[in-house]
Amino acid sequence: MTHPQRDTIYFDFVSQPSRAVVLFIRCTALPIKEQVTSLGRKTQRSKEYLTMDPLGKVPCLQEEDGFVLPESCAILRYLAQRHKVADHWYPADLRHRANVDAALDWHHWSMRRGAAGQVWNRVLAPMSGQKSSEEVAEGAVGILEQSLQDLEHYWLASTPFVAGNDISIADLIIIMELTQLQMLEGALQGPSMEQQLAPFGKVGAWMRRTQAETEPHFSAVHQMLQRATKNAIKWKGSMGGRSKL
Ligand SMILES: N[C@@H](CCC(=O)N[C@@H](CS)C(=O)NCC(=O)O)C(=O)O
Repeated sequence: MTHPQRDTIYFDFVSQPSRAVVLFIRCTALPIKEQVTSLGRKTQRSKEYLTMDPLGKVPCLQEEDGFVLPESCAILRYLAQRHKVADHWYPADLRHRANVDAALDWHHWSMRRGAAGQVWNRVLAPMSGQKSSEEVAEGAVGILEQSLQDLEHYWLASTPFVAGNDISIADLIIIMELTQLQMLEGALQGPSMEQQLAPFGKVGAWMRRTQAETEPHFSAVHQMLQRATKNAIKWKGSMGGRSKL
C-alpha cells in the first residue's frame, strides 16, 4: 500500500465523497487504479491503511511516488488540474473556478451535514448497533431543508448546473449527498428521500440532468448503495415495526 505500482484511489462505494471521486475518475477516464477499502470491515483502521493515511478515511489518493492526498474536494481539484481534463470540470477562468470552489465549500457544512446526519442516525448507526441520536437526525432534517432551499434558489437559480451552464466537480460532490438519502427507505421513522425532495423542482431536474450527463458511470457507482438500501429495508422489516431510535 505504501508504494503502489501506479496512482491509486482508495474508496468504498457506500461513502458519498468516494463515489464522487470515482465518478469523476471514470467520467474523465483517468489512469488511476481503484482499490476498495471496506468500511464495513474497518479496513480504514488497519495498521497498513493508517500508515498510508493516518486520518483513516476514504477517499484517499496515493500516487506512484508515494504522494498521499486525503479529502474528496482537494482530490477532485488536484486531479482536475494534474490531468488534462475538459475545462468545464474545473474551469481555468478565475471567477468561474471561484464559483465551483464556493459550491464545494458550501456543500460540506450544509448539504453533507443535513443528509449524512439523517442517514447515519436513522439507518447506519442503528443497523450496526452504534450510538445514534434522534435529536441530531431531527436537526439534520432542518439543515437539509435549508440546504435544498439554497440549492434551488441560489445555486440553481439561473443555470442548469450548480456553477454554470456545464457540469463541474461541484455537481458530483453535491449530488452524492442527495442520492445517499435513498437509504432512508430503510429508516424506522422520519421523512423519505422523495418526501424531502418533492418541493424542489429545480433540484429534481438537476439530479436527472447530472445523472444523464455522467451515465453509465453514475449507475455503476450507485450499485452498492442500492444493495445497502435493500439490506436496510430488510433490517427494517426484521424489526417488525418496532422503533429502536
Ligand atoms: N471530509 C472528508 C470526509 C471523509 C469521510 O468522512 N469519509 C468517511 C466515509 S463517508 C470515512 O472514511 N469514514 C470512516 C471512519 O471514519 O472510520 C472528505 O470529503 O473526503
